[in-house]
Amino acid sequence: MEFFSNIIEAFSFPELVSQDGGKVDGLVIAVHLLMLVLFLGWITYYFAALWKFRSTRNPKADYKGVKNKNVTNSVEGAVIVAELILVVVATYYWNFYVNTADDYANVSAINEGSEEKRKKDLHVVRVTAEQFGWNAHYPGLDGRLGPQEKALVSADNPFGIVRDHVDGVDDIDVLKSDIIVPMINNHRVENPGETDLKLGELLTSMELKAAEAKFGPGSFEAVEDGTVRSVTIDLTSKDVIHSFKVLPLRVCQDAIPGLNIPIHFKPTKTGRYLITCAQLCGDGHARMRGVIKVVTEEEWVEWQKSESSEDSSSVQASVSAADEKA
Ligand SMILES: [Cu+2]
Repeated sequence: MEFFSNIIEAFSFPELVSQDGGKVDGLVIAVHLLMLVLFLGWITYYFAALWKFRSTRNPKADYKGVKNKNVTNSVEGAVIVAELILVVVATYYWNFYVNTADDYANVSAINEGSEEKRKKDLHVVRVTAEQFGWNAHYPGLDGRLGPQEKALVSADNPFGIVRDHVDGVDDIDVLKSDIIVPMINNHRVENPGETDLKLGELLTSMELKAAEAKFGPGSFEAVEDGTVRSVTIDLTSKDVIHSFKVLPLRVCQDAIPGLNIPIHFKPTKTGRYLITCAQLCGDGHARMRGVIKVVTEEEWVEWQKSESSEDSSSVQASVSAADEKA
């Protein structure tokens, strides 16, 4: 029995710790079911053809074959229809369904957006891949990533962050160590009472506590919404193409030098999860592992506070020294 349970385990999905990751699993199942239908169709056709054109029934081969073009025409027609659906429908929905700035913390939207927008979309981490590790650049408590300047890149400042810019002053950079992201549960305001909260407004745990402290307990009603705030990883690479893959989060995206690609997910469980590089990137590719650490909102804010106040160059020095030893 253990043998069978091991087989079932080997074929089942890895642990899921992201709110929308189930949709990815659903897609994987749907593709496999489609493949099963195709397989059964073609295997039936194959055996029917073997039976129908067997040599005892057809002692002499038919060298002329099929003369009309019905089959090729219908295949070409199907290809044209499929391509039209892909280009017109899929592109349309990708643009309006996936790329909605409300759904993820769009870096440029934060930098150009209103104060309200900035407040809601703070959870961005810029991840820079390099041979062979993962580096993180956090916006700090102001939630805004400082600008980067090529001329400033040095051993002390590997991302060339403009430290004397108002957004860059509290930025945190951590080289080749755990990438930390927050799990932030939403609380929906059901009854704002006499407070200045809005009906249906989503509060984080800390915002809820702050509101309770401000207005007094029982002055409004808020319930656990069951949804989680989106975390954005703004992904790029320093040298060659890498790929950021975290199975429990159901996330996999190429990191391409010169491009910033935002990916977003909603972590539902704290813990440490393995990052692997899913793109052959050089002789150290196999050991290009990292860790993404999902922490609670309180731990996230505490961590940012302690890192922002610390001298960031000493953090880097200790991290890179530890890296050299390893
Ligand atoms: Cu790599």
